[in-house]
Amino acid sequence: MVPMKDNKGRFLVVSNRLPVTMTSNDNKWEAKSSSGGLVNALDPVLKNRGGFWVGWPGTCEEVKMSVLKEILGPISKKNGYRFMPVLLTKKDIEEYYHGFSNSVLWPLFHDFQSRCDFLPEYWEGYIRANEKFAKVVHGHASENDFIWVNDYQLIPLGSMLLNKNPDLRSSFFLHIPFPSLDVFMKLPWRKEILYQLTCYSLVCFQTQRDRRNFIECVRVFYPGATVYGRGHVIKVRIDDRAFLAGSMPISIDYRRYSSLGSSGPVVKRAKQIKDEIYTEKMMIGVDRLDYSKGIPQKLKGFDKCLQEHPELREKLTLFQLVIPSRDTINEYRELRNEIELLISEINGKYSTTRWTPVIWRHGSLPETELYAAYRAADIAIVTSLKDGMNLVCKEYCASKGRKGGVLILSEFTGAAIQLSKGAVLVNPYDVCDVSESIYRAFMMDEEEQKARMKSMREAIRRQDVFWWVDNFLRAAAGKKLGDFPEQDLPSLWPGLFKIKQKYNAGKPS
Ligand code: GDG
Repeated sequence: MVPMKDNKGRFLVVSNRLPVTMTSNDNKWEAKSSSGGLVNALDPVLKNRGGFWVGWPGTCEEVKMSVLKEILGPISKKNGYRFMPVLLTKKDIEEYYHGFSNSVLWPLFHDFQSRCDFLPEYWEGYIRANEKFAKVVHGHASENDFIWVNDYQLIPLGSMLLNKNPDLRSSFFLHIPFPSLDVFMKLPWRKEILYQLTCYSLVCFQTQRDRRNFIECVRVFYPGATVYGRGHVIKVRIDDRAFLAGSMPISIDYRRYSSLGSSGPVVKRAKQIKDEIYTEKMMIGVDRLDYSKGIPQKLKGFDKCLQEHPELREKLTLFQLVIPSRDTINEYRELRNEIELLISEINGKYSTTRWTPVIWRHGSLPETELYAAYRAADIAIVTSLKDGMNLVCKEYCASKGRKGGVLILSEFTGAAIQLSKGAVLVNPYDVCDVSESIYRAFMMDEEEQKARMKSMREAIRRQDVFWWVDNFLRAAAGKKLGDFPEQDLPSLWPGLFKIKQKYNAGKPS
């Protein structure tokens, strides 16, 4: 552990991935920013506060420290916080990331038990990789720092840090849902995972429902556990240990996104998109390529809607953005094929010389282009089969300014609880419900649209990402974001070389 003189405490965020991905082309390295809910939520929080972000830089190839410094240094400086890479081997990524994280915890926690692959070597890889994260964090953190561990890939980290130094307390936020007891019971390492969660000072969930599920599991595995309090944060005692359990919905930087949505270039581009789309109305879908996002269910619902309501043909176009994700995994490639097939079936059935019902793109858009597309869209549709929160729906509402627009939102997203008054809620498993919700959204008058949008915008504005982080910090450490002021950063890289030797053990093979 690095002793820190006069250290009043810094922000130390840990997540599986750094907010950038290192890629090499002909031995030339570059870093691309990664998009995704977690990065988009945490980046504005950390920005310019001089803390650390610890994570995997997205490559298993050997990268020289001098190259890392050269590439990550200027980005760290621009972002106002340091990037601390954790180097992982191919075997680590195979077993820890593709294996335990994405073939065990991700499907199980999203209620897709039949997609789980409970291989013992995945568990071993998960523990091994978490130890590597623990080494890096331990090498940099001081007892005054606020260590914030994020998501299902890193559940064991808190207990590992405590083993290294009992004063190194950390807090944890789970971005994905926590399953009900009967689903959780299927996990062969259920005791270990539950124990590891109870080692954090604060373990926090997106919704009260997730926390309820967690508490139910705690009561079964620790029959003597006592739970005190109500509201966002409650206290749990197990024998002589106590910890907090919270439920706080993550959100977006509302002000930034609403002013971006109303900015000149975005408004101008939104008009162009509307002209290009040509139809009276445009409906947008933005999802990572993942079976939990319910993209086939959305397409089937749209197909049914065009079949049942032919008057919508040539009047409504679906613009579906699919962000590539985990594309080395077979299942994800199959999903992409299924989506392509469904889209070509719809387009084959209904296209005319003037109209293509579904326009889709497999790739990411620059931020202004994404917001222009949100702004241009009369309807946004989210049909996740299960989703921790879903930030896309919040971004859509923020981008619309005072304009109308209709949000069709799956009941099974965390966001549905906050946005239930304004959104058209839908059961994505019910193709008729999806179809009728699209029709209803298309027909909704301007006045109703504006009233619904207003209530959703208000809810998002009141509980934006800074509310989320303030509440998290208050619960975990009795602090607020203002206690970590924005600052001028001197040199962002002196610490990196100190960890060079520590990395040797975890050098990629
Ligand atoms: C996980 C949980 C939870 C998408 N396409 C582009 C782009 N994006 C950005 C969106 C949004 C993010 O990606 C997606 O966030 P979601 O929340 O919808 O989903 P996950 O990535 O699955 O996130 C989720 C979240 O963590 C946070 O806790 O809400 O439930 O699954 O921010 O804007 N950004 C850009 N171009 C794109 O093409 N620039």
